Amino acid sequence: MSKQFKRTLITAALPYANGPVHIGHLAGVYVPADIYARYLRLKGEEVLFVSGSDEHGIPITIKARKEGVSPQDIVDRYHFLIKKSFEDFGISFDIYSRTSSDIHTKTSSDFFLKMYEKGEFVEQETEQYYDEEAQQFLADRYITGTCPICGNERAYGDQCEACGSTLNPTDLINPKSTISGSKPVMRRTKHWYLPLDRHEAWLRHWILDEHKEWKPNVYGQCKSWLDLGLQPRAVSRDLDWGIPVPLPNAEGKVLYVWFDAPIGYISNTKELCGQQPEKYGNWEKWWCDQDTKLIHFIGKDNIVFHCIVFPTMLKTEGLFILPENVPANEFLNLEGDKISTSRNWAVWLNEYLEDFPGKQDVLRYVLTANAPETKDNDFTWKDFQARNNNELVAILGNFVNRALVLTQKYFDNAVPALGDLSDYDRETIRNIEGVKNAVEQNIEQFRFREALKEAMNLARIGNKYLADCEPWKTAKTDMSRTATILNLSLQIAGNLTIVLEPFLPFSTEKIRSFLNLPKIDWKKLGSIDLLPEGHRLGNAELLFEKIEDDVIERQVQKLLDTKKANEDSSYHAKPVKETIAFDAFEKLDIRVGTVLECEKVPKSDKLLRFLLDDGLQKRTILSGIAAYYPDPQALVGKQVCFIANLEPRKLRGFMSEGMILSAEDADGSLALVEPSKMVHPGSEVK
Ligand code: B3M
Ligand code: ZN
Repeated sequence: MSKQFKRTLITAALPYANGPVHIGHLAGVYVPADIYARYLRLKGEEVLFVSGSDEHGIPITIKARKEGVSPQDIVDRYHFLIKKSFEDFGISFDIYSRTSSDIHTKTSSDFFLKMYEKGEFVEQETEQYYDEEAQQFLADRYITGTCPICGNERAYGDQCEACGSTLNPTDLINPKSTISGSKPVMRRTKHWYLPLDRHEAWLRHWILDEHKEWKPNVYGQCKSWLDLGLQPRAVSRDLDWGIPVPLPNAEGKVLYVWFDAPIGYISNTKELCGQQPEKYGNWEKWWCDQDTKLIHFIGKDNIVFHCIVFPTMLKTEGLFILPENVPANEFLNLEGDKISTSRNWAVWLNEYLEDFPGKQDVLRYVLTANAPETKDNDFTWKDFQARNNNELVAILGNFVNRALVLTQKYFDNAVPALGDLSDYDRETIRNIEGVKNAVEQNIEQFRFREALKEAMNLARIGNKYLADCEPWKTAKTDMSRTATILNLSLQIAGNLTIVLEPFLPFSTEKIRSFLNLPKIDWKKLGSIDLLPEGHRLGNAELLFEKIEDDVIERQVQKLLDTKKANEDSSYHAKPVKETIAFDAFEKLDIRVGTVLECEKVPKSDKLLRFLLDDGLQKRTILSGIAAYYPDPQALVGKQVCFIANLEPRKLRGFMSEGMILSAEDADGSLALVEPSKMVHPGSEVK
């Protein structure tokens, strides 16, 4: 028998405030956490749902340096953007705060000090790379050099992105500081370490024996860490961005971001309880009471921190409970490639909402139906379209709409009476009742995609019931039978507002307004008395709309453009040619001409024949750009630039009198050079 808890504290990983949030964040962490929170609230349980921005760490300082602004500027920019995206998507945090708050600095410093005073850290001096010009120690990411494994000259101190090897900065050949460009030197520095090796025994027992129910991907990762043997981990860094180590003689040292970030869950709880003590009680109730169930929602790259490091901190500090479960997800890829902030390979939530206003639930639905719960999964725009059109529109929207429209038509928009039940009605009612248990089982075991499937089954039951009973036919002969069919159909629609509330909160709100119903408790799920006879319905509108091919093609094109831009950013311009004197340039006579005729040269793949108005006369020029202008006729009337005094040459039986200028792109394709406004033909280019 599993332990009964009085309340649930749900945390969702604190995203780094160094960029907007994307579908990977939503699918991996925030939507599942939100489903869980909404579900428990609907059951009437006491819940606190906490998150916030992670505003420390190297990625933020790197971004700030690149843009020439302060780290605080960066986190201010993204904290509010991220917070708004979460609000827009209905992620129902009780608080979303930030780790640059004063209360967080104090909470983290106190946490460190308490552990320090209890002798839970080991102090150790090591040698680390130091930039003498910039006068600072270098984080691994601030050092580049040649990869000893594959020879890539731009490998980082922690990793080579060319061959994927994990590196130490001392592995790099010819290391260079990315801050000053100078060669770093080794210098001694002191840090505080959390000796995880001391805690191995209880961690093994706690996870491997007492939490066999954790998801296999989480349990497996913990087991392999534990089997490899735990090592001490530094909890401080030499850096000027972060929470200062609260000890004398620790200038220039801050808490490691992974030390302070999870404490952010506690600081944010304190902040909220301080603001609304009547509603939430004191923070200790949430963090220090064995009757609280603590659940961390995270992505798979955060498992070791939430299952091993943070629990060790919580336990050694002494006051705190440990997590009951850590339902980490795997990764969501995008159209076959890993989502990447730096390569802009993502669907950003703020951009999604610009392109699909009001369609938050469509994304929530697709990301849950395709959630990377047990393995990495792929988001594709085609799948997005198919799930919207074939599931949300065709099953859910269609059912709700039919139930409402038929009631409007036959019963003047009031719930008709439930008459005698047929065997088929009774079977349908049993199926309706069965949904509750199936959804609960799955949500409580963090299987949200399965839970959503079971919830959608209720709409499938409704559709089948309408299709089988054909109330539009019975209406011709038997109004009391028609009344029963529509009564039951409306009860199913009412049940949908309960069962889908955790998953699709925007749509259930709409259905409630169509049915003229308030929010209904989870415990009523499965009952067929949600709408009393005579209850007047509200106005129905379309719940979901079909997404057309061209809309999806635009999204795919956007990604193709990104791919191209990424390729182009690796483009290396050719070195500049030898310097020439000014009069050498002046000898070139470059002019603008207006295209009078343009056509392919017969029997040539490459050449186009242009007839230009050059301001004095008509002039023929041949140009090897046919491959890039498949419709030469479209060039007539445009202006081009050409060299007017180039010695004429005979080509394919034509005299070519000059040369038309075009620019060669990274992929070798050519683009004609045009003046930015129409000018007189013959105008000189200088
Ligand atoms: N900011 C890493 C991440 O976004 C980190 C999570 C902190 S949770 C305490 O993947
Ligand atoms: Zn390499």
